[in-house]
Amino acid sequence: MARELSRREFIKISSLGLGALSLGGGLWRALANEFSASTEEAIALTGFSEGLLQRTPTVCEICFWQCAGWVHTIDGKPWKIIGNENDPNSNGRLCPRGTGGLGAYLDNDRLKTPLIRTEVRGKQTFREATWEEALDYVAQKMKKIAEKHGPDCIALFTHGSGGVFFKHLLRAFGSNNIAAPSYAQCRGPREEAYLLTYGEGIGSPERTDIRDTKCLVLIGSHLGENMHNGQVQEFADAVANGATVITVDPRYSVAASKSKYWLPIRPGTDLALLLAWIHVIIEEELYDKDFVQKYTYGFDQLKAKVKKYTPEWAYPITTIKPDVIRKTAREMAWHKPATLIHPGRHVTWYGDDTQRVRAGAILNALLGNWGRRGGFYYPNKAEVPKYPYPPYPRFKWSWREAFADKYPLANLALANGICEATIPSASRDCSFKGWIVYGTNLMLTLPQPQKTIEAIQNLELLVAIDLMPAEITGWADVVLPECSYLERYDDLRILPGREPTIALRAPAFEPRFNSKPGWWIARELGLRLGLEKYFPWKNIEEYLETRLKAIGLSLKELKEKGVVKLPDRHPIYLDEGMEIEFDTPTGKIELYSTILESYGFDPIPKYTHHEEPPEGYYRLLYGRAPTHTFGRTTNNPLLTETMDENEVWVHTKVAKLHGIENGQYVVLVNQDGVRSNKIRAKVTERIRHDCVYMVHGFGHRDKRLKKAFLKGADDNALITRVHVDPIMGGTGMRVNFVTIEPADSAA
Ligand SMILES: Nc1nc2c(c(=O)[nH]1)N[C@H]1C(S)=C(S)[C@@H](COP(=O)(O)OP(=O)(O)OC[C@H]3O[C@@H](n4cnc5c(=O)[nH]c(N)nc54)[C@H](O)[C@@H]3O)O[C@H]1N2
Ligand SMILES: Nc1nc2c(c(=O)[nH]1)N[C@H]1C(S)=C(S)[C@@H](COP(=O)(O)OP(=O)(O)OC[C@H]3O[C@@H](n4cnc5c(=O)[nH]c(N)nc54)[C@H](O)[C@@H]3O)O[C@H]1N2
Ligand code: SF4
Ligand SMILES: [Mo]
Repeated sequence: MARELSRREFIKISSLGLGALSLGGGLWRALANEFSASTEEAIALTGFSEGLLQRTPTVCEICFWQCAGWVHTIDGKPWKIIGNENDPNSNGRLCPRGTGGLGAYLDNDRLKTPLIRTEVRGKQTFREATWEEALDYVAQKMKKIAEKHGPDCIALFTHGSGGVFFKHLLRAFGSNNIAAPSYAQCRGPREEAYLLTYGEGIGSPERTDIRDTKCLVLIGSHLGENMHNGQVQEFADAVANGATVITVDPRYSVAASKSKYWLPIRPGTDLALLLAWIHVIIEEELYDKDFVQKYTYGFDQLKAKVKKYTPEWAYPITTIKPDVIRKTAREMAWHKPATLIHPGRHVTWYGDDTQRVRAGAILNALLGNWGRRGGFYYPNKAEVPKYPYPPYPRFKWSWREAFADKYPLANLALANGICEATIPSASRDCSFKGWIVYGTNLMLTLPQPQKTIEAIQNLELLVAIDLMPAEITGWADVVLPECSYLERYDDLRILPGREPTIALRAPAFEPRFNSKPGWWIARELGLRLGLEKYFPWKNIEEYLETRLKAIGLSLKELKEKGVVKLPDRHPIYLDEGMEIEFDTPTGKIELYSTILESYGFDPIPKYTHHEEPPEGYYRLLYGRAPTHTFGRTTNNPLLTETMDENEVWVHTKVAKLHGIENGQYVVLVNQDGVRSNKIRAKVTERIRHDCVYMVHGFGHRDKRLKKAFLKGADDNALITRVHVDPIMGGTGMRVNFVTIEPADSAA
């Protein structure tokens, strides 16, 4: 019988940990303002009259674009981080967040030492622990769970580069239940839609040839606020070169302001617009006939299916006028094949996301842009053998078995699925008993936080490995402080791109406080779990050297260069000799998906209507701000200075109706009565009247995050319902409605 569990309380503790290392306010301020100082200026700023100037290669971890750069130090003290000129992701320039990456290192609110949950006089609290104690505790609990339920009943949630070592640890231990919120809460539907259509996904960085495009169509993708570095640089180049930009967004985004056409669509109706565009392109015979004939399957079925989806049909649904739909379709066709319907990135919106993205994929195929300049290129990627580990044990149980007949086309584990399968059910043999959470703040990241808390209450072990006292750490049994990316090595960065490259992150500083690198934590746990044979390397240098040696490189060379380019493996365009095959059942681009058909899904996307907000309520939309990454930077001492709280965009008429003034604090209340923290209203004509918009990642509720605590509101707290994509299990999150109340001045 399962042990009776004491229910976990979220622990908010304001002053835990050892004395903070003082770096002096003056230096901080100087760093915030003077990233581009010269050596002389830097010496003046830092007060070092002379000193040893050093540079160390790094890979930025402030978001997941993974720009390579250089950390400059003077006498071992931080000075600045800049981009690496040879890096295709940054082209020598970091984005504002990456430049502020020093703040991740400098933040005095960081986790300082391992913590173990304990009870003192009936009240839950954390006690500080040594690494020995904390690691022994975790290993013992993991062994106990494995004995009782099997190793598969421990799951890993992971996001970020150190995660590779924990994935390895978990697989060596016997569990392949590994999920990342960057799949079912982000780009999962996109990858599956392109895989179904072209037999290949999009990947990251995206294989989009924005640099050379003549016509860029952005459906929600808010480039410029979404600050993925190389992509934004290419977007700026395309705009400077006179490319036509068509932006579909209910809000006048930064991208909309750079566009020839802004289509302020009714939220949730993009599929109708896409189908109407396909209709026009086919009816007016504007598609790339040679390409369609040579490479695609199912054109006739598509043509028959979209006959009814006229611009006149789409108008009352989308509120986009028929002549605008026709004009924009013709403009796209005019520039083909250098027209690009951006595939999007965070695409988990309404639950029919795979189908919506597939409609864009079909439109791209009609424009003949796959493998063509200004469309999608064929990425190169460095081939580096994996470390020669022994094979993993056989996995016995997978999250998938908890969802018989559901989400058949999910190619990766669903974070929401593992969460759900942690809540005991009569129909399952095993529900999850242990979670290891590396670098993902599930409380802000997984929708339906009420479910996450319920799942956590059923766990026997929750370990959080984090840099900051993020909300998830407040629910953990054991908290393990990882050092920041500037204080550690990680695995090699090997990403797809126009050219194959390898980049290295090396430590520029010693770890502050009592924090440790992820690779060390994973290895120490491995040794305690009897998995020595899976951790034959003594330290990460040895691991990296082995991998690099296999392709004739060395750690020394990588440390000197930061980024190494390898010879191209193949041309990136069809016209330049790239030979292509489509890994689909028909060997063609499937306008008509034979796989979807075989699973009983619509083989050609069909418009489905989404519920509209009731009177007095507005659809809750969310997105990105240029100087923050989710909740991971909102306490960064350098980046909070650029923006320290979020605002809610409200249309002028709506504000009037609710008696709200610009700049006033309001509270959002969702359809289930959940109330947000107070947030300032931005009253504007730049958003439709049927929705409101806020930046994700604010409204932290852990007091230990001193700068971010209760600053702004958390969108995730209001996402109490989702529409799950039946094809791959992604959580459509823009299906919540909120009303607006003035904030009680006492609140
Ligand atoms: N600065 C910064 N940049 C980032 C990140 C960050 O945290 N900070 N995160 C990165 C990550 S992981 C991701 S996945 C990407 C996400 O970035 P994108 O994929 O570009 O984001 P979207 O999901 O498109 O959502 C934002 C836009 O969609 C619009 N929108 C909302 N509802 C609808 C709708 O129904 N139809 C249409 N057409 N538009 C709608 C919103 O108004 C907003 O402008 O950003 C990346 N870049
Ligand atoms: N409501 C809502 N939910 C969303 C989104 C949204 O816009 N709104 N966006 C979705 C998208 S697109 C994505 S990709 C996901 C992203 O979701 P996550 O990757 O979970 O993003 P964060 O919430 O920033 O969590 C990152 C955590 O990593 C920690 N961290 C930072 N650096 C390090 C480090 O070096 N080591 C370790 N161990 N930890 C570190 C931070 O302190 C933080 O707790 O969220 C998805 N969920
Ligand atoms: S885009 Fe910015 S935050 Fe992201 S990795 Fe590059 S520099 Fe860092
Ligand atoms: Mo994402």
